[in-house]
Amino acid sequence: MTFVAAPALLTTADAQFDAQFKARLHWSADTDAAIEQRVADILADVQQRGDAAVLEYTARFDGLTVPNMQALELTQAELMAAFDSIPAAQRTALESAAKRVRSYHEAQKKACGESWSYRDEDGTLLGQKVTPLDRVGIYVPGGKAAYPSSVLMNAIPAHVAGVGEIIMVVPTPKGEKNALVLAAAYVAGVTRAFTIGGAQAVAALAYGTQSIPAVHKITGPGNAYVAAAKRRVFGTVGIDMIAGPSEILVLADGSTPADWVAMDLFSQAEHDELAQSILLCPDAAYIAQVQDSINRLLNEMPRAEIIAKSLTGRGALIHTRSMEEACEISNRIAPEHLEVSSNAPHKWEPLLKHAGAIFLGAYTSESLGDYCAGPNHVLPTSGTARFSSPLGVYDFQKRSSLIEVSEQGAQTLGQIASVLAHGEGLQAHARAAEMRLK
Ligand code: HSO
Ligand code: ZN
Repeated sequence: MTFVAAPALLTTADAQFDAQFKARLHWSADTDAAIEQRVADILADVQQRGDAAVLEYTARFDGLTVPNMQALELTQAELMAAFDSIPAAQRTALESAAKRVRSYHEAQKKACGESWSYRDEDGTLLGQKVTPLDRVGIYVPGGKAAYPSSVLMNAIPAHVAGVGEIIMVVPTPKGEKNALVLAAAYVAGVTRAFTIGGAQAVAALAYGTQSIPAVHKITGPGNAYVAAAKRRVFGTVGIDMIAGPSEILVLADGSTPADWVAMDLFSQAEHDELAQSILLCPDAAYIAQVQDSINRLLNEMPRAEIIAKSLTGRGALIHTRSMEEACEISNRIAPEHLEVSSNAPHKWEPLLKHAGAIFLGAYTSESLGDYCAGPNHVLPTSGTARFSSPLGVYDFQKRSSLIEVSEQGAQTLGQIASVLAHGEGLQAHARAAEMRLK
């Protein structure tokens, strides 16, 4: 079987470009009413019946029948045994990746995750106290999208933030466990782990059951059922984001070997038929070279079929008038991953505003970021990089304002508050302020 990958060839100079751009690059976040209804039923059932409901759904959806919830909990000894069971090269790679991800998030915490305060001229103390969440849930998909790297990317920032308990859930269809996922949970310092998944796992984490403690926030990617469940429990608990299919946009000036760029486009396309890979480049001859590389390399790939479908269905090679215009279009797309494949990446970086992660220069393949560079690989997709950020330490912390008004401050503030309180017709507010006036 040979596959053909035919991404759309677009040119910004073409009068049709805007229409083509909308047709191909627009992402709709529509929800499926049938899924919504089923998920609502599962959530209500788990909220009411707890463990019994979770056990039933796990038997029905994962083909895993056990007598009680204890049988679905992975002990620390099992996580450690999984770590010991994997090849030494994988153990070392997991630990090296974890170390780098930890260092990065420690730096992030120092830069933007510490408490602060100041005193104003009246001696009043004002500040912000940063505290970690007490308990969080991490959803790890099972089956074809079981990524140990995602265990690290979710659990490590939580750990660095100082979260007290990290509860992981991971479906194990028919009871088949992924040793590398369990090993990653061990390396990342997960507190407890359960082999449950789907909307029932999200419900168990959000509401708590007899055996599973309720958490305060749920992070991690999942299928349409998990996404719908996360949307619905938001408010009862916090959630990180609703992740869509992976995306990569390569902005190329033609200086990187075309094969490298083709493989980087494949790297996100191989995740999912709905993944999106885009090349923006002002050099038409180079675009043709990348298409040649795609044609030559595609059928060497074990996941050629997925890559071909993704590139043909959602991919695009876009010829721009200039690098500047390529940067503008990249900002319009706001991709999850943005590679600046140029020998002058710092010339273009200041022009780039909207992207989940920006990879600078020919040596920075996006795949290094997926596993081990250090920054988080849980990133905003579907254009949400216009208003949201990578998963980080800050997602596992919250802030409380601190106010300590001095005797002097009570005089200044009391007069202002009294006037405004009377203006709002709230007498108790006004008097509370006035009683402290001398
Ligand atoms: N690129 C994915 C993360 C991942 N890649 C995990 C490989 N393993 C996020 O968009
Ligand atoms: Zn990836």
